[in-house]
Amino acid sequence: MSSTERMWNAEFEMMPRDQLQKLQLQRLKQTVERAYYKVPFFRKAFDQKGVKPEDIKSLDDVSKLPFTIKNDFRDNYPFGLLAEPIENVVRIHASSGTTGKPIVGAYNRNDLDVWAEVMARSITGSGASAGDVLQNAYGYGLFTGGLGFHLGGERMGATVIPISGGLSKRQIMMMEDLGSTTLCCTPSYALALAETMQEGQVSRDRFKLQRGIFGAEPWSEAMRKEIEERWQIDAFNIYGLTELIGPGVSCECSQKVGMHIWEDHFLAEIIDPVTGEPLGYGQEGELVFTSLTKEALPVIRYRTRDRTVLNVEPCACGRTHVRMERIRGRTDDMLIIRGVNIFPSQIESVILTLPDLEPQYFIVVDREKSNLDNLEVRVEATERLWIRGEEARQAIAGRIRREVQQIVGISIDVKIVEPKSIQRSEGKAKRVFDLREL
Ligand code: DLL
Repeated sequence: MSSTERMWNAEFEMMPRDQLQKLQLQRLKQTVERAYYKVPFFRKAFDQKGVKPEDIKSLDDVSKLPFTIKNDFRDNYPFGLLAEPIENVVRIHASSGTTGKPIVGAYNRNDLDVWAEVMARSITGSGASAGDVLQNAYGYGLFTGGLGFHLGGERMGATVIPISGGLSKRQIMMMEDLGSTTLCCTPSYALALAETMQEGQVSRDRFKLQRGIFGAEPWSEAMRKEIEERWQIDAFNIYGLTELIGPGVSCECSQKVGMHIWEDHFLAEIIDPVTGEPLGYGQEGELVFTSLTKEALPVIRYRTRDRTVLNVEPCACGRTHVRMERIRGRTDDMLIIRGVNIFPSQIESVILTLPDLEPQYFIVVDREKSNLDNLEVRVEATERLWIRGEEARQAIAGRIRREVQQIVGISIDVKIVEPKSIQRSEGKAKRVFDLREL
């Protein structure tokens, strides 16, 4: 362990792998029993595969279990996957589903405790400790970012500023006045805030900021460099998802070479996204998680659709937990716009229910000068709408904007284009043009 490495729970974070795997197996068996006996959905899925809880005798046996996918959450919305009566649930979070209903995460008291633990480890891994001031600019609300960081920050004794996202000038003022040392937000918002600082001609010397913990959307090494240079801080990557717990599934340490997955709580696998077969360490594939300690909502082999590589080589920081590389992409078409998950199908469903529009559209995603993501939908008008003129087109564009905002909660731009101007697809339609250089 490097002498400066901070850890929240060294006993677990540095647990020898054989011991860690024993603990994982014991917890896996408990989770599988819980899922099988308490959640009819899982029982049915297990029965269909002809697998019983007693068949889990080793960690490798996890591959005998059925997968869970995002739509299983939707189909069992809101509480069908709960392994406990709703009275035991003390917190609900949610994120976008593929269409219509959101994905619900539910926590009992123990689950919140686990979340606080993994978040405290994650934040500590970046070098922060009890004396630090955390400016938490992740969104508060149903999104897991705000309250997840809040919980972990308080657990480790940091001073948490629950400022939430937005109002950039105020963020900069508070950062200076309250002496924030640690910025928590999406990487794109970190860049937007840097620009606000520069535009306000506020000198960097007036800030105590030392580090940032950024995640909830894909970003690159180039972006890390940009953030680190503009802010003169260390930037760390953190990963997580609502279905599993929220942020804190994995996080980088001082070495910044991959995110340690907190394996005593989450069992990770990499699979071939096409065949579903398990792949080994070092091979790129889809990340799959089984929760090991969650009680209210245990998750069995959840297919994240995130592509990455796992690395089990020992890390110079001393932690024994496997590291995942940056997310390299997704196996589905989910977009993350300003930290919010959006599926093109959600936008499509709005377009298809409105009159006077052709089912021809595409989505352009770009990152503006201000470093914030921008999503524009271009939709083809029918002849009828086109001849009714600009005002009628504006009205329908406004409706699309409002309805999409209602469903996904973010503002988008809409442009109504001339009939027949969108190229017809001859195979798979390419509906999304992501111009961000991630
Ligand atoms: O984004 C949880 C979170 C909050 C993570 C704050 C980190 C910080 P969801 O809204 O359910 O949860 O979105 C989960 O976001 O499957 C990935 O595709 C993507 N994602 C999250 N973190 C990263 C990251 C939160 N560091 C989905 N790099 C995941 C790339 C990320 N993608």
